[in-house]
Amino acid sequence: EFEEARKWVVNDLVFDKNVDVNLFESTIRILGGLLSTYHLSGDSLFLEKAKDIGNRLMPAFKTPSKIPYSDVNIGRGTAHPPRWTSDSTVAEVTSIQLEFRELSRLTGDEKFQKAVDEVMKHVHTLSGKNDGLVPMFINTNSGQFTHLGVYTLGARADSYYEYLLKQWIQGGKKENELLEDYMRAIEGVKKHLLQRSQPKKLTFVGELAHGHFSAKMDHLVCFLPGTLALGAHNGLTADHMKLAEALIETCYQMYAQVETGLSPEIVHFNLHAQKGHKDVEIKPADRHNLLRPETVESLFYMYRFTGDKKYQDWGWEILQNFNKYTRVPTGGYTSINNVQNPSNPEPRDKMESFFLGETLKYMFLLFSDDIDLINLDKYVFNTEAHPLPIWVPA
Ligand code: DMJ
Repeated sequence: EFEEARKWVVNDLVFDKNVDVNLFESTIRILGGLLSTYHLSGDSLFLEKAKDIGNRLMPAFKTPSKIPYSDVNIGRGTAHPPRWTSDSTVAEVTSIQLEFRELSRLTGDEKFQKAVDEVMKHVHTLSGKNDGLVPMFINTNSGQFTHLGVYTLGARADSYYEYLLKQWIQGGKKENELLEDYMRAIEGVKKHLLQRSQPKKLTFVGELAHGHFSAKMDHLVCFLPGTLALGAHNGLTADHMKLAEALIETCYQMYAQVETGLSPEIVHFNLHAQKGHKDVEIKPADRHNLLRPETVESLFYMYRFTGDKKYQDWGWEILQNFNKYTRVPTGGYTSINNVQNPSNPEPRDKMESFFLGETLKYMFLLFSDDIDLINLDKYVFNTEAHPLPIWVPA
């Protein structure tokens, strides 16, 4: 299968195309995937392709503030923000660093690393944060945060926090500003976003909008227990591990308390006990499941670091439910519209690439006891589950 895929890369993976792509998605999926494949196979073909796409994405950084635009035309070498705004998403501009830094290290060409390091340095000094928590948008002209006052660990901010820790690990734990920003942010989460639900007293991460707390949590936030556990494994405070243990239980309950045993895209937690109510409430617009990886990803980290078999059991349960409700008899899996209806979950006929790239890969790793199957002291996973080497392994 690998040889077949390699042939496709040789013959059909051509980037000289007049097409607009999203900088972040192309970096984490295509550039990250190629770099990772280069490391795992040693085949220079993949590095050549990585260089090609890396160069084609660089025009995104030609902005007045050097905060990249969201979209690049990889054939024409032009870049622009989305049609309706000159803002970029904070998570997007701060979650391309692992890949571009690695590309510089491998090619000896500093320009990739310089461009992404500059973004991090700029964001480090920026005002508008709330105890280390960042807003969701940043303007490509002024370089300032916009839509101030809204803080989430979910969509549009999530992987900012993940990449602070992972860049610090990638670079051999020397870049103190990254660690400072990460530690401050986790304190910010504890101070502003953590609450406990009723009746099970599950610890969850909500959102803050102009001083008002909302008990809303995206499934995307479930990357956090895994990231906290990874930090604790790398010598950060044991408190982070305690929080990881509480949060992964919550993420599991986001599956277990639902009729199909699959999590919706977004849940709201009950803050007050009411007879007959569970912790997790689901709004009609939020009851789809896109085969997302975050909970399984965190289960993998938790199992690797604790050896507690309950994490494997929870992952196995989730896999059975993916098989039951999302598997397509003629091949593949699909997103579904309604996790609350076991008799008709409403298949969408769409399988996101992260189901293969992340969800199944993390399942595979979760069910293995071999710590050398991607040793976490030698590799760091990018946010699309592509392992990249740690520059100075422990
Ligand atoms: C993936 O593309 C990445 O994990 C990203 O950081 C968040 N969204 C999807 C998976 O849910």
